[in-house]
Amino acid sequence: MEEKWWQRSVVYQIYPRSFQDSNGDGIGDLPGITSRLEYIRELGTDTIWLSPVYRSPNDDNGYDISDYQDIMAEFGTMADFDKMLEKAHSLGLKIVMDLVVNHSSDEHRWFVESRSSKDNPYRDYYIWREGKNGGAPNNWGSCFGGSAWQYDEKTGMYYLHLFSKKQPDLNWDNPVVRDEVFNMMDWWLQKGIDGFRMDVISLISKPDGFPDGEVGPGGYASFQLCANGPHEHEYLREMNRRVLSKYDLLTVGETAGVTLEEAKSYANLDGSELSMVFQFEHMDADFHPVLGRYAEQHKNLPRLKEILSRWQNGLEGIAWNSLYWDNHDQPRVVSRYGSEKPEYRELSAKMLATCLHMMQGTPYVYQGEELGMTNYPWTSIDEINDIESLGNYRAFHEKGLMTEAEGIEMMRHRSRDNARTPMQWDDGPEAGFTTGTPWLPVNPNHTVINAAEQRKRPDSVFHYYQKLIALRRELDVIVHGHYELLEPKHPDLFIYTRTLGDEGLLVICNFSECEQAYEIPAAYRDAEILIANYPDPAPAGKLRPWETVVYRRG
Ligand code: TEU
Ligand code: CA
Repeated sequence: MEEKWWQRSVVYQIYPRSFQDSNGDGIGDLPGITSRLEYIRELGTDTIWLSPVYRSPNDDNGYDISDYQDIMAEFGTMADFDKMLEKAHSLGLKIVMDLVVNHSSDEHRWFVESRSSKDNPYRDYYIWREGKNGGAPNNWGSCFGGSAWQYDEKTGMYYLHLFSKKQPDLNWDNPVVRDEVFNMMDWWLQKGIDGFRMDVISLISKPDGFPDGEVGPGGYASFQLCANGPHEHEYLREMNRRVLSKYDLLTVGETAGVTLEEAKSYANLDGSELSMVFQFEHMDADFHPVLGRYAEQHKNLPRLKEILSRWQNGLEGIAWNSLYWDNHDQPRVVSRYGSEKPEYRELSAKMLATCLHMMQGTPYVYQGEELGMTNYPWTSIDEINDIESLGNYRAFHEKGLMTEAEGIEMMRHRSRDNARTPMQWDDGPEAGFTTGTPWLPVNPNHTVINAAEQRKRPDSVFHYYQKLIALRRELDVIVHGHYELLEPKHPDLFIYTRTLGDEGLLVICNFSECEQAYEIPAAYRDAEILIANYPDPAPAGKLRPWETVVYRRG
């Protein structure tokens, strides 16, 4: 099969609200992004995934869309978008938009009509059900805590919202909804965008009969029981046939609850559905058995290795992997799996980057990850903006499962706001993000961790990412090589090989701040060092704290 452009791409994710403010209102915007496109090009990434910029009341910071074909007022105008798109293309950067069509905002005109009466033509654009036994139609819970059903006085019925109550789920079983979505997608593609990241696209086909599910610690059944529903692939194949197949796109499904088997359909190399998917198994590897993501778990490297290796080997030759540690929903990987200690932070950031970027699949770099940005030192629940963190904290706190102190500790490790503090451009006021008051506080460590300083320093995390990205462009063994995990049981070492014909890579990653003993396999003893995070070669038989080395033979 001939190589697709996105199989050698490295994607840069922008969360517009926190990337660059251009008018001093403390909120990132489109002109701000346009002013930073050269930086993204300099890093070497060739595609941008733009989190939503559509009109929105910002109940979930843009993932609640009230007009799919207009721009959010705080971010600018459609003219600003067109300028950004044109400049991006002139720099050789592609733009992939965030498509949020499992749900809309409750302020979308479709929903305003739908909720107005039972016989309104838009009624069946959404999912309405009669209550049961004086309560909700079933025991499904929202991702943000509480029930997934909201009672609506006007017509005395409940509507489904797997996320916030201001994000009513669209009814994908209604062919008119699919027509509306496909027409809107085509409108954006006609403007020249280069693909879509599809928000919770695995949830669009709800289970037949809307059965109750197993109740979790929050008192409801997980929204993920809607994943991979009965018509999921039928709808995606229809989308592909009617829209996607007419263009040369990167499409990535954010597929909560996806399994390896399901991914073979979603991301099939035959081009029948999407280019690739974001899976979450590796993101759940450190979850607490009761509180899930909402408690700090201990690192379990063998489990993380098993998951990532299963996806590397399971999709080989059948479907395409995405590769990510960070995004706008995840805590910063340096704080999660690396070290914030000054002497180790950059070493661990480079090690984590190497571990991911030497794998098979398309890597995603989230804004600030290329600098080794870290979580924020929250001190109070009141500082938190994220609707998901707050909703789940309140649900657990009310059930006596989490004290306020535990809540703050949880926020420090887990809140999505850790990824949403402003991009750290320089060591000046507000890290150069805004001349005003930022909507979320800038991490005080921007005086040490910022783009301006790292662009000038050859051994910075920024320049290390540049090298990794350039290697992917250059070496077929990184793009297409066979993956094999070594030392599966080792608690601190993540070691694997990639082989393609006579060429091979040995990727060694020490996920600890301890010195580790490790003997290089004979096949790589005389191999050259392709990239490493220490300036000098590793001492024979040893690995230093957070050390990573990639050996290349053939
Ligand atoms: O996230 C959907 C999703 O799967 C969430 O459960 C996500 O994994 C969780 O936030 C991680 O803690 C998408 C968007 O990425 C997220 O920002 C939105 O809040 C959500 O959908 C609703 O649109
Ligand atoms: Ca602004």
